[in-house]
Amino acid sequence: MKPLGLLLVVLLAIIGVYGVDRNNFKSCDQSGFCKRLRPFKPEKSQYTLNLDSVIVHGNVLSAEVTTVNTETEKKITLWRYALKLSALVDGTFRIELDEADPLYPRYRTQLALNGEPKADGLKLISNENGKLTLSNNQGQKVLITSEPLKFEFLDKNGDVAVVLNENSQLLVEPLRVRKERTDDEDPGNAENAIEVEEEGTWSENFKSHHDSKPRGNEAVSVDVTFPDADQVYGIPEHTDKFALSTTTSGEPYRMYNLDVFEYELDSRMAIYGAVPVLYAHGSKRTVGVFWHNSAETWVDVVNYADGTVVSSLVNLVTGGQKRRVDARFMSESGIVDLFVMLGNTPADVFRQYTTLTGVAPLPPKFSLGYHQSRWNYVDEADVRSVDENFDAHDIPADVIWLDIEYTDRKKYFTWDLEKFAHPAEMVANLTAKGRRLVVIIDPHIKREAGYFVHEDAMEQGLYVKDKDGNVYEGWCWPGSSSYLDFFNPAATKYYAERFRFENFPGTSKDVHIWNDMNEPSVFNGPEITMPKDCRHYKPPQDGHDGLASFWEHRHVHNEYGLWQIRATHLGMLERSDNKYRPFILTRSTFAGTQRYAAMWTGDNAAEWGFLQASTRMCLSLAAAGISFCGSDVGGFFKYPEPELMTRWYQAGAYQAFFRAHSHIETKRREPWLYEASTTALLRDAVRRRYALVDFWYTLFYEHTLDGTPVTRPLFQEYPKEEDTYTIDDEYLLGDKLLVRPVLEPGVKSVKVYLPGRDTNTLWYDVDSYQAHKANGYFTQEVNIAKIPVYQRGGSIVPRKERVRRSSTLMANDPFTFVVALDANNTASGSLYIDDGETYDYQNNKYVYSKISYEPNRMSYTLVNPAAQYSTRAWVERIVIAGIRNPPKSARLLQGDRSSALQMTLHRGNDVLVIRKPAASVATDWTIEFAY
Ligand code: NBV
Repeated sequence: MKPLGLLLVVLLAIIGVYGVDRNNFKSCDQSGFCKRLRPFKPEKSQYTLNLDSVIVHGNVLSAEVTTVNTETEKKITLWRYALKLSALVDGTFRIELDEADPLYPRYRTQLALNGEPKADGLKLISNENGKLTLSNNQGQKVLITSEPLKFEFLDKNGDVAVVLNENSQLLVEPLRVRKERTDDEDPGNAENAIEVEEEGTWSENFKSHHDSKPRGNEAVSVDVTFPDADQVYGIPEHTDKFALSTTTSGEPYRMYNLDVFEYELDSRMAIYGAVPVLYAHGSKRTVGVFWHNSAETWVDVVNYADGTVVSSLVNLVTGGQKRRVDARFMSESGIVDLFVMLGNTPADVFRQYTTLTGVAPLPPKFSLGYHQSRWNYVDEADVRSVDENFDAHDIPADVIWLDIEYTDRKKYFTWDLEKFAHPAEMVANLTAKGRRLVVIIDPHIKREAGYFVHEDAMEQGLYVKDKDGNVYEGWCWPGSSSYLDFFNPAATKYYAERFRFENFPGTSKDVHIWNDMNEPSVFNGPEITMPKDCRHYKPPQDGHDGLASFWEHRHVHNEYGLWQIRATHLGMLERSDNKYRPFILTRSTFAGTQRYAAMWTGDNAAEWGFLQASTRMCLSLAAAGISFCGSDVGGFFKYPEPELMTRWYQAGAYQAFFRAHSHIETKRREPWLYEASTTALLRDAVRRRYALVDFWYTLFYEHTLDGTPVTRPLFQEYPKEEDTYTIDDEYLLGDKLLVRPVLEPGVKSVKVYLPGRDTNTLWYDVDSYQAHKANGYFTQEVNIAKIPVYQRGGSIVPRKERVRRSSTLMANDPFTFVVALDANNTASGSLYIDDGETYDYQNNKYVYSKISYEPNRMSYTLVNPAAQYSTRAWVERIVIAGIRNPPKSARLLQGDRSSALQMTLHRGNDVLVIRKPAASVATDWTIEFAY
């Protein structure tokens, strides 16, 4: 987009004309390969596995696959492919299909996986009647039919759980040499076939943009069938429902990281992130597939239970069986590389995915507090006044953010020294209160003589190149810009070094980083991003010249941002000699993002619809491995009226990443700028967050152990309850708290679904300790102060009720343990504590305890007694909700200490409070109850 055009859209946004300009973004029909592949539905797949070529070695089956021309009488082999099927640990299989002898190597996505996946055993059980049967060590089987090629994955019961190529849409378009046509050649001749290929094979246009497509068509696709599935989920980032919809009428889901100005709601359009993992769930099982591909990707979904799928088709395909979902991945380039995760439960399959792509490492604790951002806090005085106002209004906050205007005219790693003359002092002023600063660093580099990053990058050849091999120039915030090519190890190294304290004066370990615009956003590029024929670095290899000596942007597009945050992460580790945990926020996401950064949902608007979308978008991202998700609280564009602002703070307080942010042209909206009554509500929401920061921290620690989402869909914990399958306005924190934020204006009540009917689950309102029996939907009355949150009977939640200015200042404050009893009068929970910012926990400097309550005793036990952390925190109160038969006396035993405890009964005598047990949380203890 030209600067003038941009100014116009910004102006339109300000005066209230909100909405995406769809013309800037491709529909499937405008995207060459999507248009070409979508109608491809042959009756029979052309792909055949050559049974004589099968070799099983270790955990891998290799075989040759061919396509044949069936139209001629004699079958002629058209292309040869190399198939690899690997058995991986934890019930996962991987299928890779590449050309046997490609003209140039095809791109294999590099950064999504957290290292080489671990192998399981693979046994060939039989090879007969044109079918191979294989099994992994856990007894999960794969049946491969040779002609036409088809893969069936069987669960442990022997039932078919996932099928590939059932709909014959497996496809790897072979790379070909472009042959110039000469007049005397006969276009009817098979040898000249490529010349009569469809328009668009060797170049494509979109609006005024030309894509030179030097490799021609190189798309890949596969269809996946999920028998017995009720719903499919995943493939974020989109704004529509968590449970994906059938795409037969309308566009497929698109995954292509884009800076979509004023993105729209309820849409399958691509936005900033792309995580190509898809889960299928039904009452029988949960399974998933991970499409390991970083190119532009479209996904079609057909849910046969969906009313929009014509019943004759349902009958034809499923034989009347309505439970089945088909999906199909189509990517512009790469190879077919699909991981099949066989579950069997939602938690299993979510874990299988993070086993492949990594878990989110333990974040620094402050990052789970409240963040205050704005485009922009204009100068040091502004930062100081915002900081002081939090104290003046008794609102805790951990982080203040600086957007692009802090720089010297958008030159990253510099300061605007007129406005920010003393950055180090400014930071010290924040850290004195335990607060931090986050500053933005975008990937575009201003092309200005004298700017060190630009000069170094030019000199050392660190930029992305254009289609002709010259440095690519695009247009972004700084004006004319170039983009570091993080695929080049020298660029990553150079960039990482920029974060050293001496290279970025004014920063310290308490300054963290925000990577925005990393789709990458290019205002004058096709679809506001980098042209697909730009060139990225590829390690030099003998014999690889010409087209084989670089990757095109089309191959790597969706992982560009991941390469950037990886470099940032590396730099932040190196700047502190690997001592402190970095906090990074990224806008673009891909599979594996969670290993480096938190993310947010980009430029939303102060509208109720965007508040609603934030809940379901973060649910979807969390299922795709990225639990550390939030939205701009209050909305980025426009101004939130008090009610919307209040509801957004209340919702944000229960989302993993809790940051208020706003557009430069909007009215200021720090919490104290509202009427006192609204400020009080915002304060209350933030304080609720702080009471639970240790609970969140424990959840994130446990995520590092088991890889399951921190914020969970209800069906993860209640997989048999069909009503939960489509709920996306409500979610769980771990398996303990159920949150149903109020997302609608003017309501006096909300419908809340309480799961767990079959197990007689109780849910306690966290405000009143009133117990509700799980019985599906119930109506919760609300007023403007109410946030419906329930604690599961059977759980223990640690809270800190003395809220201070920042989470850091609360480190040694006492805990309240809230014990919510289940129908058997028992409960359990856990607590994790460490220094909150270093890696010392990896050397056993932490406390991780299991807490359990039974009628006769409550115990607090360190899981790993070798791990110690000398916290001064202690337990000041234990609240036991749902007590039916209160004990007469209680005694605490800790070390040498044995003391009688005081107890009082509250509410209708069903809430017992143990006052000041004064137990330390650094060592084991027990409380014995007598009746
Ligand atoms: O850096 C300015 C903004 C930022 O505030 C926002 O959060 C990002 O999503 N940025 C996008 C650039 C352009 C906004 C129109």
